[in-house]
Amino acid sequence: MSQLVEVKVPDIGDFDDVSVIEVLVKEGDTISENDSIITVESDKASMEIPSSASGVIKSMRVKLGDKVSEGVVLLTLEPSDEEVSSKDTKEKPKADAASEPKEQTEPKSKSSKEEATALPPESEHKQSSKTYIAQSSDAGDKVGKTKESPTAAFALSGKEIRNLPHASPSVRQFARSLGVDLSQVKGTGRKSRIVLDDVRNFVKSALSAPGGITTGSSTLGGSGLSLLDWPKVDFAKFGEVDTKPLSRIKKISGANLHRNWVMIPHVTNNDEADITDLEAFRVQLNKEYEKAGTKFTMLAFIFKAVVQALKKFPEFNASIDGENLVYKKYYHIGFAADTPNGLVVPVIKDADKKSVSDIAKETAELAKLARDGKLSPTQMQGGCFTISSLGGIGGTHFTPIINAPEVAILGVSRSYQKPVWDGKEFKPRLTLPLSLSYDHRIIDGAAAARFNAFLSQLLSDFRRALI
Ligand code: CAO
Repeated sequence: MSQLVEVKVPDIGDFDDVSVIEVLVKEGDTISENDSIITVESDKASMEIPSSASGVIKSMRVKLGDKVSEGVVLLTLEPSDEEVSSKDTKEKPKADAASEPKEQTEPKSKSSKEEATALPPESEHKQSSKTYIAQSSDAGDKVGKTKESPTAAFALSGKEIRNLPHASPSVRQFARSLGVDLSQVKGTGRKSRIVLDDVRNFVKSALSAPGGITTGSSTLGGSGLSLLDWPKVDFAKFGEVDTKPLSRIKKISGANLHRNWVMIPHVTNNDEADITDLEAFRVQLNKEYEKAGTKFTMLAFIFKAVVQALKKFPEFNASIDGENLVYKKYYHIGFAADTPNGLVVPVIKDADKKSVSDIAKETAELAKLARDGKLSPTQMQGGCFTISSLGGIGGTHFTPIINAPEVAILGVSRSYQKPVWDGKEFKPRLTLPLSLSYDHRIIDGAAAARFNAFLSQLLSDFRRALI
């Protein structure tokens, strides 16, 4: 066995005591001279430190998070035969011509040097015609010992240039903060460099992937929850099946619902409203206005009640924005519409300024557009609060999922006749189930109970809206 070679951190200019942010090799790997070993990062820049020798890594001496400076041993190598014989051939002339010791650490070929210096962004590139090469203990003198530019590129082999992620320190830092392994991100910048948008897009697609994406030691998607893989079952083994692709709406709404369900601590408050009188009033109005073609729907009354409740409880008409809560002074109310292709949420803008009949008309129009797949994006934007009414279909109560960045959603189920004791006898009362899901980070349980109770009182007696 040939003698082990220590590979150390070379002179890296002003970089001192810098953090190891990536370890690119492991024990047992066969590496070539100039292959990158680690990436270090200071508060200003990051750089990859390549090996100055080829061979098999026998021991790693650094790990992620270590601080390194010039001279620190990174690993020990058992030099490859090629290396030993090339050393022999190099050393021979060295012995004969000791005046040329620096030859040994020059990049192997002109082309690899050219590729390496073409990699950094413009600013680095301009000053990067010099290279730093990691030095093995027996490697002789360093070359490219230029201190002007600690961000200068290293000479990498063509293989490594293709395989290693290249990104600026800010992009690396951003990726690390999200737990993204840059080796899985496709760079779209110059020379395949990874830019901020590449990391963002990677995270977006990870969040919409059914089982998320495992990147490095973490799992993206499901907000970093380490979940079991989605079960893979050959359903056809158990009976006849028909496989159809998910609709575009289902893919989009599914990804949104998944994120909202996982990221928002939901609690649902259930209540009921006695809508006996309101329903009688609605039926009477519909009769009166039949000739005019005006319709009064229960949903439209619920819109008006919700606006009143939002005015009374402004934290329900708010959104989280980082460390702030944004209170909205407008009342744009969305409603879930069931369409053949999936769920969409059109928004009635300025519901506070519209009459019950206007709202009824607009919900019908928007629901039709939704079902015909003709809603424009602007008709689905700007919502403050959502109503999901399953009243026309059925159910008693349910748990609607909050439509982020909103903080609450009202689920309405089918009204039913409930026997209510009036002190003398049981009387049938038309009762509307109300399920209010709220973001518990923003809304306390008591506030939610008050909001829902207020809604219930309003729907039971709309005169309260005047108070
Ligand atoms: N209880 C009993 N009956 C109700 C009711 C309620 N809460 N709400 C509506 N109805 C009745 C209506 O009065 C209407 O009866 P008539 O035909 O006799 O007039 C009938 O049910 C059909 O109503 P509708 O559903 O067509 O109209 P709507 O205004 O109530 O709702 C819309 C419109 C777009 C909200 C609804 O059609 C829809 O798509 N709902 C599904 C929403 C959904 O999928 N939510 C789940 C999302 S997951 O959170």
